[in-house]
Amino acid sequence: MQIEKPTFMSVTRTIMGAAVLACFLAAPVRAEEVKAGDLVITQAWSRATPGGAKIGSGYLTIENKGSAPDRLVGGSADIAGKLQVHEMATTNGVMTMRPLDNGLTVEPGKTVKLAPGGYHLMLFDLKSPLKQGDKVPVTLEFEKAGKVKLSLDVQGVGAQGPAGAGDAGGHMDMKKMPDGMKM
Ligand SMILES: [Cu+2]
Repeated sequence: MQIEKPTFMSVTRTIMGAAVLACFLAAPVRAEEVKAGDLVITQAWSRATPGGAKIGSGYLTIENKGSAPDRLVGGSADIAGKLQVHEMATTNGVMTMRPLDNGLTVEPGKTVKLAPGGYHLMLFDLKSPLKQGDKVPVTLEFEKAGKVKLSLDVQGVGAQGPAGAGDAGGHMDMKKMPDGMKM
């Protein structure tokens, strides 16, 4: 009598099935990926705003898979009166930030990360506070890719990165900004 072995095909199908299932299971915890022309935007997130704070921030990763540079020039959000692209830098030991009047260039083949302590989106005149767990829709405007809609995953007040990404490398905190920067 012969013992029936599983056929190669049935084993393959089981492995494939498990892989597909794993993808579905992994999907909800993976950061949203937004494609716009040659750009791929991932890890769009924000921080909860404490109390009656009227400004919020936004962070994301932009990869340019094309052969020409593009520029993030601005954007808008329903929740905010105004959205700007900012740069944060330490000058003579004082942390300052300023709007990037000429936008933020993403060179071809390069990835630019907006993260705490560096480039960021600034949301002014918040109409309601950003709460942990919220998804805040924003529209970004690129010189070539045009308008791109995505949503910011709101993390806790002191978060340094999107959920599950570990330490994003930023060690500066909005709470440590000079009082003059708060609005
Ligand atoms: Cu700012």
